[in-house]
Amino acid sequence: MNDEKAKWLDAAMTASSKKTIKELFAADPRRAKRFSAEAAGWFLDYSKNRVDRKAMKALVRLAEASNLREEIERMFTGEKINRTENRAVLHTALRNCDPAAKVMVDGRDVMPDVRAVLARMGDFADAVRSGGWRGHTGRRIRFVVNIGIGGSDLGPVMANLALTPYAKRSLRFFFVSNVDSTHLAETLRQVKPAETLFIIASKTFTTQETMSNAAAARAWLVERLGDEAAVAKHFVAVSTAEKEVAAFGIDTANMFVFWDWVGGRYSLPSAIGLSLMIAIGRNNYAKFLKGCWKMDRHFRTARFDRNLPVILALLGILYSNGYGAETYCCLPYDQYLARFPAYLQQMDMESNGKSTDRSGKPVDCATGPIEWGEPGTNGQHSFYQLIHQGTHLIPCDFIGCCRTHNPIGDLHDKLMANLFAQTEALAFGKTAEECRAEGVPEDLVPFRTFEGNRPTNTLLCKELTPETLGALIALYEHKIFTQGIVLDIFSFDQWGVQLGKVLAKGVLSDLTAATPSGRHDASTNQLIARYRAAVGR
Ligand code: G6Q
Repeated sequence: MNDEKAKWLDAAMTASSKKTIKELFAADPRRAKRFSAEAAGWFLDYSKNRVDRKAMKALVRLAEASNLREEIERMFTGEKINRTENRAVLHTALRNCDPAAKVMVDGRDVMPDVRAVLARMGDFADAVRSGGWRGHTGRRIRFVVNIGIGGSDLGPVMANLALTPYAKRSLRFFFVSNVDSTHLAETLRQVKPAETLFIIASKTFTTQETMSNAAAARAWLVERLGDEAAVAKHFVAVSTAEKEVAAFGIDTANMFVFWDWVGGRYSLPSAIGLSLMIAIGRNNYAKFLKGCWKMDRHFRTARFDRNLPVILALLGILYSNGYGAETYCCLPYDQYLARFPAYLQQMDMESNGKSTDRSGKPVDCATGPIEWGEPGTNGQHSFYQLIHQGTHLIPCDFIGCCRTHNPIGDLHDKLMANLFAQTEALAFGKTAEECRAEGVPEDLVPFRTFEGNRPTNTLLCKELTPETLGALIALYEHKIFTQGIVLDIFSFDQWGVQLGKVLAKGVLSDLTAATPSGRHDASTNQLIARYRAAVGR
């Protein structure tokens, strides 16, 4: 972080550490309103943070000192900001709903291709949903199995669950990611070959897990249906790699493309979202994209002190770099968002888990936080104890939807009451005096006292819909982008993922070869030997 940025972060810290959250509320009756903002169907209350107006101003100056405005434009206009891979970063083009929009990469407008793939996906989704697309034996498709991993899995899994109320219930969806054969085997037990569509989702079409599972699924299908030609009606591919798709044996007429300027963990709004589109239909999918687009426009145009992604990003940096908070917790109070923390975990930790700055030097600040979370209220009965009374500072985002898709008695009121109460308890705690006034015996007072002053953001929408889900995803994508810019790291490569992939290949040959090479360290050699003995090699 350069001197100018460090100066603004210091100024924010100085202002921030003067008063507790409780004192800040006492000092400013308009605080709740003042520290709230709204965009694309989401209301953000960030008043329960350790910031006053001075601290927020300093944080905004930190964003300005990072040239955030210019960097946002560079991303949206297709500059090759992913420098280590020499690629543009244009997931925003995938959901650009302006029919007149042009987005140039290498002197070529990418929007006609984006629209053409979307239209093809729409036709295909319609055909599967209506029964127009039939399996090899003429039966309707009733099961859809997406085979992919990482960015080609987590988004589809999360969004298919999140938008269950909009899904065609006569179709069942499965997601196979792990190279553990149990994942595929347990899935295949639940589907019927003649009624199953496999979507092989892989940007590169070379990923070991996905290609192994895809080959096994293909062998299973051909064996059950007794005809190699069945593959044409039961396998489609989503990829950037036409040659690899053809080499695998999928007709490229059944391929939905995307492009190298879409990062894996940002690829849900590309053809990687095909399973989602089949589930919810093309119209709902269009609303999902529109939600992303609304948040994109907000991020690109709103002033920083009203800009939801920027506010969340700056507060996160205050806690990680000012207060030394190492983790950050995402707590959706909506069962449909149960997989959202896992999705966010990849988005954030793979993007900003870096220790080299953009000039190639070691960073001098804390980069991406350790991200975790679970849906409320379950977490309240497990790890919230540590958030309330532990020794770590853990900033939390609470996410809630005012209306439920499944009203049953007063359950939803209770759910939301818990959300609001948790943010209140974390911010205001409970003093020793309050405990005594409640009649808590003196020897228990230290244990029943809550320090409070634990920061939270609350994000509220009216209802979880395709549009609000799209906006929520884009909100976090841009938060992570902003943090990358301020922390001066590249958010769109993932070299750390590559090393394990390469090493696994070498180990595999030692597990299966007649004689292992013995070229690993003593521990790895020992594990290989033990494994070989156990399986009789
Ligand atoms: C995402 C990562 C990674 C990737 C998977 C799958 O940003 O690069 O999670 O999505 O490794 O890669 P393929 O889609 O190429 O199979």
